[in-house]
Amino acid sequence: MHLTINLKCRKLEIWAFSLSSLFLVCYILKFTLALIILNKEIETSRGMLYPRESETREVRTLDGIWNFVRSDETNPTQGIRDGWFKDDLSKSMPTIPMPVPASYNDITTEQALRDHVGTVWYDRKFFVPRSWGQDQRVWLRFGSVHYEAFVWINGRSAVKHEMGHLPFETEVTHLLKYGAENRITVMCDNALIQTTVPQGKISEMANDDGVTIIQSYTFDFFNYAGIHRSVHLYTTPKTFIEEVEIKTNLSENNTVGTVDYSITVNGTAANEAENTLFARLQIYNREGVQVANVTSDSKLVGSLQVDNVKPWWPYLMHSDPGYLYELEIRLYAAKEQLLDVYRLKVGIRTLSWTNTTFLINGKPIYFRGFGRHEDADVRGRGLDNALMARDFNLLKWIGANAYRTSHYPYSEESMQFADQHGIMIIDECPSVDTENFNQVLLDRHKSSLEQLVHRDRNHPSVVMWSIANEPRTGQVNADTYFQFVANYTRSLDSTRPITAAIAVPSNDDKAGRHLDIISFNRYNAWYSNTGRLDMVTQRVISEATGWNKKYDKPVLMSEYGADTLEGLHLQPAFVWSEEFQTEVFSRHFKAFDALRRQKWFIGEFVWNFADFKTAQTYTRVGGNKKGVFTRARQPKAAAHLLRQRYFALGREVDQCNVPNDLFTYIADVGGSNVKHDSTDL
Ligand code: GCB
Repeated sequence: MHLTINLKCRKLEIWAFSLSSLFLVCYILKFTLALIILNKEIETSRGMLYPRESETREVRTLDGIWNFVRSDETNPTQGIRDGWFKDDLSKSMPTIPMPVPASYNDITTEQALRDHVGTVWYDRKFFVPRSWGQDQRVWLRFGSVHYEAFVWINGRSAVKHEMGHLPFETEVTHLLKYGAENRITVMCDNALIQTTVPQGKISEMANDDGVTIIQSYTFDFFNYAGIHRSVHLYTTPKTFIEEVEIKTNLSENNTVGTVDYSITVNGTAANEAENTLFARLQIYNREGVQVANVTSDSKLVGSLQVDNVKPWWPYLMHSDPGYLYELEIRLYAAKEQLLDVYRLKVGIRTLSWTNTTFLINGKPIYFRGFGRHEDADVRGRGLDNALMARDFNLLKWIGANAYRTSHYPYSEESMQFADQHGIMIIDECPSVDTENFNQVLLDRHKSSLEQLVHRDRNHPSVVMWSIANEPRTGQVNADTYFQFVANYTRSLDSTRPITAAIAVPSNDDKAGRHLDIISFNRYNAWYSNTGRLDMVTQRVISEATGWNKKYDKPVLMSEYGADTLEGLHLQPAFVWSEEFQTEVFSRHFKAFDALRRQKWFIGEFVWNFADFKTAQTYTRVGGNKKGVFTRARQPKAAAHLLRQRYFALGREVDQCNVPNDLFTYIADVGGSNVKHDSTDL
């Protein structure tokens, strides 16, 4: 019943927003006032620790091949009405096998599934051991389902979640059959409307067979959908560690580290006899030697001190980057009764920023990185460990120290990789091209940030929150809207600066004053003055300077680049050729070097790390080709140039060593112009 109402609401929303533009105009006029009156705190997420095994916890995955049904686009609620979740899906409709995790779009050869709009269904059976039914609790956790998920266990409603790319979980202890077979059913809805994050539009159009439903959106990446990340079942004791929040600090000379912790417990013992609970926390170094320990009082809040600390440093900023300690938390009830054990990795570092500089452990950061996508052939946005490992190897090969999770939160597994490898993350929520600001949208936008900060706040690799990509910040209401979004994010985490990747001209922008760091996207010689390599350098310098003049804050360039068809060579450089991408980069490097002398310019991010799939349009040949790597993760010509630059910067700014194979031997003629050895940088 609840689900049916919800679905109807979605449809009503769709209709409401396509009703009339007059309505919209009136709505926008009243918007600022309404925001001020209505702006309220949103419901916050709970729990969400990454599932880990321990002495007191078991974890199993439900990944694998599920059964799958695509609903009729014109009848998206049929499965709910007909109760497809009450029995095996195959009893209601013919099913096909579908891998989890993966996007469903590119798995079959059917255009109807690739471009499907609306609901799809998954189900599978799984066994729950008898032992899980005794004296413990069982939780069901999804890493991400895009965009909206409705879940049933054995035909009974378990959880509903809206927002792609973010985890959700629920207790299923009471829904499971122990020592027996169980069924999980998931309905996933990919429809994007004006109040989803990101926004989209649904409309009806005549086609040769009558009428069809069209999903449109203004961003270019393909709206992949499905169960994108792992599905876990895990157990906890009855009273367990539900949340852990960590904040780290360093003494002035970086020799002593502090780890402030705050633990939240869920369970009856916590409610009934709060004062009897306490925790023992221990920190172990990489060699497994204990370097700090403390016993908490019943508030479960406190601090540990690590002497001779090894701070967490970004890749190439230190000879031992990504140093992680292990924090072990043991929760006890009175009389030393061990209740729960949870372990998590901790990197000890500080962040600070001024109106010119962003510092990690007291050292200024110069970012050299990428905008990326979670995107691959066949599996779409589905988690793929092989691809993730390859991507981190490429990042390190090319000498990057950072990337932005454009344009949505990336997998928790990749965040753990970034911690380990010392890659800094600008962590972006799923708000892209945000416009038509309204209260429902604001609430969902804030919710996406709440879920993101909650999920990622303990990762040392996360150094900045990005609250939007290319929002329409020239619109009148953008000022109030982003004031609320930025302040809300700050209230969730004041230890990291806030940015947004902005593409409107600095003169028009109304949101930058609410940010700590200004990021701007611009495609000189591509979208503006196409092909004009002589119109890049000065324009980049003057735009960056304009942003700094207007807001007096650090500035970075978060996107620049050119579509490049691998293997297309044209001399002199011509759009789409490898030569052109190389030249576009080089003209930007010149601008960046001039800007670096200004001190407030703090980083350069190429768009994009790799080629990726887009919706069909005449501006894209098989997808967005601005990758420095192909979609199969092989370097284009410009990758080699970028590698030389990133390592040159690393050497100049962070005194890093450069790899021996950075330059190919040319000639033993000496002279400063011939670069034939890495030391000639
Ligand atoms: C942008 C967007 C990014 C696009 C890129 C492009 O400004 O932020 O999502 O993919 O341009 O290549 O058009």
